[in-house]
Amino acid sequence: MKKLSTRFVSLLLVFVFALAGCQNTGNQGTSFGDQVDHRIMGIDPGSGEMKLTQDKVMKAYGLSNWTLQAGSEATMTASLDKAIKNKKPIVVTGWTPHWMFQKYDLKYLKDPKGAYGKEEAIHTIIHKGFEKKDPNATKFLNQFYWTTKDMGKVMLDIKNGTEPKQAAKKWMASNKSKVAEWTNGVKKGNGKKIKLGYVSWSSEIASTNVVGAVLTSLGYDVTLEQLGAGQMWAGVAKGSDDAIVSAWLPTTHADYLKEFKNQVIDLGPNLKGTKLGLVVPSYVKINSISDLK
Ligand code: PBE
Repeated sequence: MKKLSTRFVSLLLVFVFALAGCQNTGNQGTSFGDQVDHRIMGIDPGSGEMKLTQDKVMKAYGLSNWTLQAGSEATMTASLDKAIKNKKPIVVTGWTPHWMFQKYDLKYLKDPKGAYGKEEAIHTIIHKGFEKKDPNATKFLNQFYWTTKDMGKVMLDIKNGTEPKQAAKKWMASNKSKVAEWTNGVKKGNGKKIKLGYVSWSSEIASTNVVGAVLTSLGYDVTLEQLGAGQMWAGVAKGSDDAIVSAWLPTTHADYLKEFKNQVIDLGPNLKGTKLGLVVPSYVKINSISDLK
C-alpha cells in the first residue's frame, strides 16, 4: 500500500512539473497571436509598408483583432534584437535589402494572397524641370544603378558603426568600375548645388550617401536632407529637393506617385529585387501570414 502511494505521488509530481513546464515556455496550446499579444511591430507611419500592412494585408488575412504598432526602423529592429536574445516570438514588418537578414536568422511569413504585391524596385525620381536645370546631374542620376549586394555592403558597414559618408566613400573606392559606368559622359559639377531628400531607412541612408559621395567627387555641392516619407515625396514634387533615390515602386509608394505624378519624373529603377513582408525569427513555428489568425 505504501509502495503504491509513493509511486502515485511521484507520478503526480511528474505530471505537475510537466504542466508547469508548458506554462513556462508558454507555447503549448497558446496561439502565436496570444504569445505576441496580437501585435505586429511596425515602423514609421508614413512608410508604404505600414499603409500596405494596415489597409491590405491585415484585411486580406482577417487580422482585425491585431494591432500594428507604429514606431521606426530603429524601434522595430531593437524589439527584434531583444526578442531574439531571449528566444521569444515576435513578428515585424521587414523588407529586403536590409542588414537584419545578415545579422539574424530570419524568415518571411508566406503571403499566399499576394497582399504585399510582387517583387519591386527602387526608382530614382527627379523634380520635373530638374532635367533642364541640370541635364548633367540628371544624366548621372539616370545612370545610377546597383545591386542588392552592393547596397548590402554599405548598409552592413554603417550598421557596424562606420559613418554613412565614410561608408559611401569606402564603397566608391573599392567599386571604381561601377562608379565609372554611372559617371560615363558626366561632366564636372563646378560647385553647382544639388539637394537629395531621403528617409532614414537603412537602405535609403546607404543609397543616398553613395549617390551624394559620387556627386561630391564630381565637384557638386551636395546637401542630403533627411525627411519623413510623405515630406520626401512632397519635397521632390515641390522642388525643394532636386531628386530622391528612394522610391519603392510599383506598390509600396504607389499612393505617393499617384499624388505627385505631374510634378516629378521617374528615371526608372536604380535597384531591382526588393521585397516587403512580415518577418519572424527562424525559430518561430508558424510559416505563413494565414497562421496569424
Ligand atoms: N521601407 C523601406 C519603405 C521603403 C524603403 C520598405 C520601409 C516603405 O515602406 O515605404
